[in-house]
Amino acid sequence: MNIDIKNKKLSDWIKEAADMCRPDDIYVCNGSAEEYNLMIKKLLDHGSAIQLKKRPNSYLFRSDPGDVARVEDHTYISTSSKDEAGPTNNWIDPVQLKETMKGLYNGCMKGRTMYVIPFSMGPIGFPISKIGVEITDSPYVVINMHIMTRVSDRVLELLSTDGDFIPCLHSIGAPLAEGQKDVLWPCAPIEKKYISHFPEENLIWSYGSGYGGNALLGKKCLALRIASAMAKREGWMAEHMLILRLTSPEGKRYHIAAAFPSACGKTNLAMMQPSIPGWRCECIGDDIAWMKVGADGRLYAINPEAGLFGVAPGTSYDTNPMAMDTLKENVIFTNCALTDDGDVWWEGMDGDEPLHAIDWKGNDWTPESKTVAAHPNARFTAPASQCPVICGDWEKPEGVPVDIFIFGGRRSSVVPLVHEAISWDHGVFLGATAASETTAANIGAVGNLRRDPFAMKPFCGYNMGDYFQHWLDMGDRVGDKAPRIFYVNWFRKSDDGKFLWPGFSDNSRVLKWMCERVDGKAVARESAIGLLPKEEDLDVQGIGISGDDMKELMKVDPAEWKAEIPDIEQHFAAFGSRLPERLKKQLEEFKKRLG
Ligand code: SAT
Ligand code: MN
Repeated sequence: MNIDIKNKKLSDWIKEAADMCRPDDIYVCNGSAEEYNLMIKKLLDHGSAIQLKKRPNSYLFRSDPGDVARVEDHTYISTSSKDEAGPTNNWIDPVQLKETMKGLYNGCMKGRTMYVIPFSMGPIGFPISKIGVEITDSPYVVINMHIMTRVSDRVLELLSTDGDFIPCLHSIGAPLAEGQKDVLWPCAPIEKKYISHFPEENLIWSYGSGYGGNALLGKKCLALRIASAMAKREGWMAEHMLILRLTSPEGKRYHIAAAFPSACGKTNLAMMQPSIPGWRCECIGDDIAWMKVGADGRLYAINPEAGLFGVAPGTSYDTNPMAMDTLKENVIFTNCALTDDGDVWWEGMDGDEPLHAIDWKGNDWTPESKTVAAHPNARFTAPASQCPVICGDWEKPEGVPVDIFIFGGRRSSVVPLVHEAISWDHGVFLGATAASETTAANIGAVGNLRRDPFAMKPFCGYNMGDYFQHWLDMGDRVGDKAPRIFYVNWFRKSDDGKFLWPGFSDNSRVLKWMCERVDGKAVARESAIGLLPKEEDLDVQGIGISGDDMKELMKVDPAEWKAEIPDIEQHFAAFGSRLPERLKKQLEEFKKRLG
């Protein structure tokens, strides 16, 4: 081991992990540029990193074809009773799960180096931040953690001899026998993948996958699943939300936090450039928000991450120019295609398709190929600080005061472009019943409608019924200082299957209406599902959307909504006595309004 660890809990844990996993050696990370370069050299020598000629300090990786996304079916919230994990989580008894996983961890790092990564979620050394230490046998994980979190020897200094941290144990689950040649993306087969959380002891054990959300344990595992459980106990919030600042032509600032499921456009909205003159948007975060009640009684949000782990396909100068400009250098690409001139490419990128490329599986690809060149869940890992519209306050430990919450998802029908909650409780009802078509961000079917409450179905570290109650309690605490709640759907389609709304920079028109609602400038009209903009209040000038399409986009068909009720009832019934009474009441009132 390269350094002496002073923290007793950490040195004991490293010893315990090493005794179990039996790596060839141990290396404690410090987060420096030299260390990053050392890892890159190792990955280049190994053959798994491909240096990109066209982008300085940028590399492409191709994963195993079976290790391309999160594995929700193999993700566990292991609490002492199944009821604590609730109906939306997979559960295995902690004693049994640890037994199974110890069996897998036994000798799993043979032939490899064990890296110890001290990191902070949130700016280092502030009360809102949390310290984690990830143990991993993957240098690819080390470089990604360098970008996505704050890896530093200052974290070890802060831990001192007795400071506390969240232990995050990770192995790709691919030990090497003496003389065995390594593969390019080592990982375990699907049936041996376990992404396990023990929220009662703030502990994470991940085995068998090298992919983003399964392996970069600061992100979904710590900053959402473990943090949500801590937040419930401690009276704050950990949410699957982007954070942005919108500034009006008059210079008034609005902070918006929006929860959409994975691969539903959080990164695009977070750095959207308004198409309405005079309005400005700055990005604070694109995936996770931690929120606390400030001294003035308002909710303040920080982005605990340091990087962006975004979906590449579909990203272009057309859809997200600020992301494109973020990706010019110092980027890790995973499962994108490689062009002949040494750049990455993906479906939906600007310009012509390349005449020839190497696809994400390493095979020749041409426009005639029947398969995609980049995997639909191909990703970029980039420092958030490189985003041209990163907000000057993005690392402010006090956070920014939230004015507006947005929920939503992908719905090709039924749900209008925007509606507003009638009250906080109604807003919680909208969040609790949010539904979206599934995406490639998880291994499994794509396009199936499922309830994804608050976009937290895969990320809530405790019983979701209690999580609903936590939202109600937080609303009670902030009272009339609570953010206003809206629900959006950018994805409604016409009968002939075309998107009705242009989206992207034109989403600013919807955000502008929300700001006008906050300021009491726009009067809404009532409907059974909530408050809708008056036709003339939604500024759609110059975008060429027809009156008929606009009507279709804003249509609220009571019959279609009535048809949703049995599914909502079934969704709610799963929570049994944990479903808050106030949400039952909301459902009854909704039914009454539908008539
Ligand atoms: O792979 S991640 O879980 O980090 C991204 C996502 O699915 O939201
Ligand atoms: Mn996400």
